[in-house]
Amino acid sequence: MSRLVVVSNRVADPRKAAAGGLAVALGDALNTAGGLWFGWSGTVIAGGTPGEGELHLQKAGTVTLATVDLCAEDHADYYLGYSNSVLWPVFHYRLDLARFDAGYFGAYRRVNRLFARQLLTRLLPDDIIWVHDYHLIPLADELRALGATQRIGFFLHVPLPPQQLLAAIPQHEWLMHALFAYDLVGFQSEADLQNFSRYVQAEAGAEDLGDNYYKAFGRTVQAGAFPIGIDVDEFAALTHGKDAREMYERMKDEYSRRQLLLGVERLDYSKGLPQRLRAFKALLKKYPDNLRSATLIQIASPSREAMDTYTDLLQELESLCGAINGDFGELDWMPVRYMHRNVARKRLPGLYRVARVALVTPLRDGMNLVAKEFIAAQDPADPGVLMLSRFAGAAEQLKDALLVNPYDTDGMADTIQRALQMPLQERQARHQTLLKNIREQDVHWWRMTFLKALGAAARG
Ligand code: ADQ
Repeated sequence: MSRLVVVSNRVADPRKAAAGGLAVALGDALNTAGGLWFGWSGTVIAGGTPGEGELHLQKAGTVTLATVDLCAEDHADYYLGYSNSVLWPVFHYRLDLARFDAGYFGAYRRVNRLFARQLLTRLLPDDIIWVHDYHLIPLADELRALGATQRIGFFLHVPLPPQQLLAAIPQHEWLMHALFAYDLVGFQSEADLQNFSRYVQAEAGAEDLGDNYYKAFGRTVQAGAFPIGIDVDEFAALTHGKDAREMYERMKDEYSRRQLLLGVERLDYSKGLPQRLRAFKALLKKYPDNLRSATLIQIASPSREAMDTYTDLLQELESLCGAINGDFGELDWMPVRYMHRNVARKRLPGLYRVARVALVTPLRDGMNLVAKEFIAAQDPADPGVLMLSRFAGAAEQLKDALLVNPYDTDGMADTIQRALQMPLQERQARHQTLLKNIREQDVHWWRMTFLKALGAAARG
């Protein structure tokens, strides 16, 4: 059997529960298969040489973690720069937030070359290589240039925007060309897959060979939609664990007279936080029966704090929360509880379970695992309601959620009201279907379907 090699920007010890959808899902995948996980160590070396970085090896159970340090310049220009100031905003349809700084692209190529060089020394001829996310689009191309002949698959965790938006990236042709060095390219949703198909045919003159095979630049690649899931059983078990139960009991007690609404995510402009707060404010104005009752708990974990767009967002949120609490709050009722921090993974299900409504309303999201975790944590006899943005990849699967347009403040307020008033029977019926959806396509299904397709992809 071939060994699995996973490559992603960040690497986590799969035995430790880490925050971040990617770390959680890949940890599960490698724990089962054993293998090598390669990526950046998380260490930034002040004054190091660009394009150079030491390789560290560490055993974590059955998995070998192989990581490379980055020098400060590469961290600034590859990670904060090209990856998170060009690709992240454009892939989330936010051209207005993109910064096409001339130095970024060189660093992106340089670090991908460094990763390829270091990874090559650890590869075995029969390895199956699975590369993850927008930081590493050109990795297979760099590996091929060094002579690697292994099967290599790529999975994009974030959305792929339509052709016109993608073409706003000065190096768009180069990036899409690089995807043809893979044997299989996976996306989260059918919408992303369609965007890929349209782009390669319109911009690169690709030939559609059928069965999602495309030929361009003298190479053939297969593409597909592989919506990522969660480990439903593991999450259900966490829900019944001591920490989650304690969290549930404490919150239930504390908020016994309130209706809880919950938002949980990384603090990121793609997640639609200001829009959500405005909708909550509109709810309190339009439906005063919620005064002294509806309470929004918003947890936003710190993310990419070295970037201005993120500190600006933090300030905007703090001021919105302050204004809502100032305008509507009473001595014994705070409408919004906002926390800028992580919640331990073991406790998170308790919070999900106590919420009457989850507000998962990103402006754009590859998939969104919080939506799936919320479903898994509910009590089927008395489940909460999932409100989900139609612009999250998860909306393609979770049609029984209340789907909303996060930009439509009034519409969102109406839907929150509907969720708060939803009769038990409807809540149960919706939850039952949603639970079936996330069970059928869970994280194991995702991993196996992708790896099976990669193993079967015709090469050339
Ligand atoms: P993210 O943008 O990080 O992931 P998401 O899919 O929601 O978004 O995963 C977040 C994970 O982090 C969840 O497991 C959640 O429980 C955890 N988390 C978030 N905020 C937390 C907090 N404050 N405290 C504790 N835990 C928290 C990217 C893409 C998504 C895609 C995933 C996986 O942006 O669209 O679904 O990768 O492919």
